[in-house]
Amino acid sequence: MSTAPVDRFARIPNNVDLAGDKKLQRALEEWQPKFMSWWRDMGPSDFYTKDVYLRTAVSVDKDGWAHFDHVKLPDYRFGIFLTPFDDKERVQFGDRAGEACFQEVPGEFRNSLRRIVVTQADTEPASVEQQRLLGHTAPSLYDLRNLFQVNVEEGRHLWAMVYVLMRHFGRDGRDESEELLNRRSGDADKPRILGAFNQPCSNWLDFFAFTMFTDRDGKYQLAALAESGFEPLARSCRFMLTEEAHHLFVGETGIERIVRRTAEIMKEGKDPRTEGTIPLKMIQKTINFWFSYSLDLFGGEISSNAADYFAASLKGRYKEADQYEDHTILGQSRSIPVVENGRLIEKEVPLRNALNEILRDEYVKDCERALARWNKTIEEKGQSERLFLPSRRFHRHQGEYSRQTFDPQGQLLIESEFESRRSEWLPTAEDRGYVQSLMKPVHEPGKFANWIAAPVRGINGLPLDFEYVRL
Ligand code: BYC
Repeated sequence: MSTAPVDRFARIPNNVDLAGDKKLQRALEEWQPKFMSWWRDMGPSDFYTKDVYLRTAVSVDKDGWAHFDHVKLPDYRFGIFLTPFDDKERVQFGDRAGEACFQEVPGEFRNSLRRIVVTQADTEPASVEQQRLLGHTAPSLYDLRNLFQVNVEEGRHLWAMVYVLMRHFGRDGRDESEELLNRRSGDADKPRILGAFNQPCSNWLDFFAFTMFTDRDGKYQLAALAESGFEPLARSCRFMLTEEAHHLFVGETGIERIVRRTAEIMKEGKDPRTEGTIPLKMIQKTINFWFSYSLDLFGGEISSNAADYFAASLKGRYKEADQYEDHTILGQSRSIPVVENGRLIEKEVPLRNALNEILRDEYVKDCERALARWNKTIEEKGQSERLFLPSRRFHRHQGEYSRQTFDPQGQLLIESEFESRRSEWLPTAEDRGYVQSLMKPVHEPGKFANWIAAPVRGINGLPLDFEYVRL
């Protein structure tokens, strides 16, 4: 295995031998105060003096990646950690399959690779900005701690990508790193790059849906990059994936707990709305909103960018090495429904151009698994309503289906009809107002807001009434 030892006490903790590359070290140390200033301005608002029970990565091995302790948010140690790699690792897919992995950016792919890394990097600070105010309305100390855990790790993921930019893209990489701190989620003049990261995430139902659906795009994008032939990117993404699992857990179990509480109230024969819980219909609309924006994050159904990335061995399929035998996928095709002359028809496209859709297939399968779990909870409470994923064509802003409107079952609709039914399918101002009215902070250890059930267990084997945040 080739990795530098962990330098835990350096100004920037790392396992990439920063001390051995003075120029890079200087560039990152110059960026560090700018990052900290962004973190103070745009990171979690107001809890800076409080001790939070956080997991910090102090190395990449089994014991070190999850070190738990009470830490104040400004004192969290943002480090640069790459998963060790076998020196003999080979390119898994694309036109260079079988060759040795590359350590430096091949000149002809410099622009595409920079674009991938910047796009990935941009999502990390964006999500922190979107979640900035949620601490004020956390339904429990357990949830408050989970929010901060997600936030610090997204911050660390930004570090991971900035390392790749500064180490491998010289001046351009340094400029891009500055820009990453200058864009702002939802800003009219300097928005974040991808649509979902400019949507407001203003209540905890949104937060759980975001970590369930939008973070899950992260899992699939990172997994596709974790097998990149460009080894430094692959190693960074592998380690990020380890941390990502907790974010998905927070989202999936968060919605499950809301569903559980609502179904309990329904079982008692009461109206969730008058009982201060969240009706399943509102949960469904929130699923429709975040699922559709998250589907957009996979890019167009038919994409020459995706074909180019694959050919260049930069970005593969999900579990490319384990799931597939043919890693060149030349001479194959896939059929994709597209709209032509006002009708949906199937179009055959070369498989390499359909790779965004193939990654989206894996994502949708994973989301369906979570939906089945939530529906089981509803069923266990004896209720007949069910939650579902809308069609991939519903409410899209990118790709083939962004030019038409569709209902949640995927049927083409004229735009005026979609607009007249929008409030049935997507959260209205009134829905958001109602959910917001429930968002009152609960700060007593072991207590949970009325609209959400308690989780099954605490963090790191600790009891639910542990003081996860010392307020
Ligand atoms: N919004 O060929 P196309 C995460 C642009 S989440 C706005 O269809 P391509 C996380 C696209 O940039 C994971 N614009 O798509 C989650 C292109 O623009 P240009 C983030 C969009 O390039 C929660 C044009 O449309 N990682 O980690 O094949 C919390 C046509 O593009 C959108 C990555 O995204 C959109 N949704 O694929 C924290 C991985 N979609 O070039 C973190 C890196 C597309 O014409 N990114 N466009 O100006 C990529 O691999 C690809 O860029 C994309 C798009 C998958 C995003």
